[in-house]
Order: sequence, then C-alpha cells, then structure tokens
Amino acid sequence: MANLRGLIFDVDGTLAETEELHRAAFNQAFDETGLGWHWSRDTYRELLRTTGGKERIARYAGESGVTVSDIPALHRRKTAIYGERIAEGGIALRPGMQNLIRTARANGLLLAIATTTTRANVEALFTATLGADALNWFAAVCTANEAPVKKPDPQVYMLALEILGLAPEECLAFEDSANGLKAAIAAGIPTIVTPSTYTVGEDFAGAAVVLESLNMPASAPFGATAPADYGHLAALLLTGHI
Ligand code: XBP
Ligand code: MG
Repeated sequence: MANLRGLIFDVDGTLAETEELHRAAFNQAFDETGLGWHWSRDTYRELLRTTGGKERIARYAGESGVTVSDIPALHRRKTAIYGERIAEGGIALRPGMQNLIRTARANGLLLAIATTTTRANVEALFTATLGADALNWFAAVCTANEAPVKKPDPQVYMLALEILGLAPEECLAFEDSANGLKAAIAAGIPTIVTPSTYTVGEDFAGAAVVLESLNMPASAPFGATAPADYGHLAALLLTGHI
C-alpha cells in the first residue's frame, strides 16, 4: 500500500469488546422504564444487524408491536448507564490496539474515529483505557452525533476523510462487522477486519485482510523493513500486501 497517511478506527467491537456492556445498559434501561424487555445474547446478535441504539430500540419495538413514547429519552438513559459501567473499569482495548495507535501516532500517521455509537460513549471508553487526553490524538472523531446516517451508509467515513483531508486510498480502516466493512468500502477505504465476539462468521468479502486480532509491539516502525516478528499487521503493511 503506497502513501499510507491515516488510520480510521471503528469503536464498538474493534477498539474494544464493548457490546456486552451496551447490552447490559439497554437491559437496565428497559428495567428502569418498566418495559419488561430483556435482550439475550442471541437476540442481541440478531439486533446488532441494525446499527445504532435508537434504531435498534425502534426496530425491536416495531417487531414487538409496542409503542415506545420517547425513544430518545430511553436511549439517553441507556447512554448514561453505559458511561457509568465503562467508568467502573474492566474494559481494555483489544490486543495490539494500544500499540497500533501509539506507534501510528509516533510515526506521524493521522488518526480518526468513525463510529455509529454516541460520542459520550467514545469519550467514556477513551477515558477508561488510553486516558482522557487520548481523544485529542485523533484529528477526526466522527460519531452518531456528527454523522446520524448509520453504517452501512458511508456517511461517517466520508466525514472522517473530509476532516482528515485525505483520499480514501491514503487511509486504512479498522472494522469488526460486515456493516462497518460495507460502510468503509463504500467510502473507498481499504479495510482490515478483526471480527469480534458478536461478528465472527459474518461475510467480510471485500476486506483487505481479516485478522483474528492485531498484535504489534510498540516499536514496530512504519516505513521501515519489518522483521518477521513485528506481527501480522506491520508485516502485511510493510511488505506491500495491503
Ligand atoms: C456499534 C453500534 C452501536 C452500539 C450502541 O457501532 O451499532 O450502535 O451498539 O451504541 P460501531 P449507541 O461498531 O460503529 O462503533 O446506543 O450509542 O447507538
Ligand atoms: Mg463495530
């Protein structure tokens, strides 16, 4: 891959395995509001095909024949619960992610976030993992707040490219889901997929590469020759396979 200048990251499932916390937050919000809904893992796996929490609630309400009077308020409560649970700790970035972000930054690559989740959730995750300041390392932080049309629509990726001022072929996207991959591909961005617990087995046709995880030591230099033990990603990047 020539002229790599930017890395664009999805959040849920890619930076961290957050979906079980999202599911717990949805369920607690449903309890508190007396809806009596409980989303099991199997139900949630199916519901994840609908990206965005508000959209997911609306779909489930529709399929259940229930009218929810104020979905935005219910979703705000879910977001508050999620933030509290993230702040409790216990969530780490996926293997290799910290090193990739730090190494890319040290080597002058631009960083961006392109996610369908709510901005407050991204801030909570960064504060609990890389530190509150780390979001400032990202030249573009594009979330549901800035790009309301959710993946697989490419809106959020197009916005990230616009803010970065880069062409899609100068970037790599990191995704965990088929919907996310479709969005990145539609924006023209080569995409590395690391499937997450909820997305294993989805169709990742069109990905530049599918890796079980990223696993790269902090010392791996972009732009230099990669010793074999620098890990999958660095090796693929530096040997021109992606
Ligand atoms: C994953 C999602 C999100 C979360 C819930 O987004 O679909 O909707 O499940 O977040 P991504 P909200 O992988 O693009 O980060 O409730 O804030 O919508
Ligand atoms: Mg994701």
